[in-house]
Amino acid sequence: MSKCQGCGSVLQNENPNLDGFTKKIDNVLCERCFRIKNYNDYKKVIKTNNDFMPIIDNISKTDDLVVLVVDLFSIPASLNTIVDNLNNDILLVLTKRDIIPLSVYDERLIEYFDNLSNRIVDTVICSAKKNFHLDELMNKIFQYKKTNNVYVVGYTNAGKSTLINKILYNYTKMEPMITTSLLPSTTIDAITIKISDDLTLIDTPGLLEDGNILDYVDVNVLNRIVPKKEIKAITYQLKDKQCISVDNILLIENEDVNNITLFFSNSLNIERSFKNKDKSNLVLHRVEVKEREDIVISGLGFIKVMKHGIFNIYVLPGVLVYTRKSFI
Ligand SMILES: Nc1nc2c(ncn2[C@@H]2O[C@H](COP(=O)(O)OP(=O)(O)OP(=O)(O)O)[C@@H](O)[C@H]2O)c(=O)[nH]1
Ligand SMILES: [Mg+2]
Repeated sequence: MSKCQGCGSVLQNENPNLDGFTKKIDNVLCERCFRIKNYNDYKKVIKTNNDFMPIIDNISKTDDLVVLVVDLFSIPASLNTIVDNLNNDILLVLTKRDIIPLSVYDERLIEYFDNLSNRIVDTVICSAKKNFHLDELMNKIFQYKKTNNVYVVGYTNAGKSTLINKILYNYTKMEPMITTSLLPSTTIDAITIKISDDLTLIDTPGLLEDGNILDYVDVNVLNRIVPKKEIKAITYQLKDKQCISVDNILLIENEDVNNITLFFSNSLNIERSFKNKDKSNLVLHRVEVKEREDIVISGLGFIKVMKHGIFNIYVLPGVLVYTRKSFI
């Protein structure tokens, strides 16, 4: 029984609709990984979280260090599903720093996670893409690991596999081999990678987040929603007769006058106009925002508001909208 080198699924040549399908059973990659790697051809797979919790349960029975990877652009509404079920020491890794404006202080980002869990032994801010702080990450992994095995866990799309590929590239003679992609559920099963005689990293499939906009748009829109470089935040003064639209996936209205700053991918079409836009495909959320809070549109980005206010947020059905303490 051999496993796909890219996603960890068991290779099989019987059912093209199931994970791990390959026409030739002695291939090292399944067909999906082969197509992602060679043609950038993504196929959405539908997964549930049923397979995720047993992995966390098994990790919690060990003494192994856990590296919890969190995407700074798309911080999940709750990390408790993961941290509360682990008895292990956790190294918190805040990745994709290259997306968040440089003007944001690292201290504020770290502070944001202060009360998450007393299992967290330390925090590293990094970017796999820009090779930022990876030496610090490796030093801390060696500092805190109690055994040779270190598990890399987190939500889907957090950047776990990209980080391990970068570690392979920087610190070993092996080729980066794990499949990565913009789409959720790229890694299907655990992938064990021996980095050195005293370090083995285990990549794991990510937890799915309910209400993430990436599950509700097609691949073309998704490609523009996911920022590829530092976000240039855009500030508007929003008056009562105006609204801001983001493609045809989000519309923001306010009953008062307020300054709002949008942290979204700059590839999206953001426009200010009068409140007569068609929003028949969108669902209304009435959101009260207090001072020093942001409005989060799960997977799409966040909005900083200048002062207390009540906003009408219209977004695609199913997408989670909530407020959180601001780190800006
Ligand atoms: N800008 C930026 N993008 C990153 C970084 N790390 C990962 N990404 C991108 O984030 C997306 C998801 O990366 P993956 O490594 O596949 O994420 P994952 O956590 O392994 O996801 P699953 O396997 O689904 O659990 C890809 O499009 C990566 O290119 C980073 O440091 N900066
Ligand atoms: Mg992965």
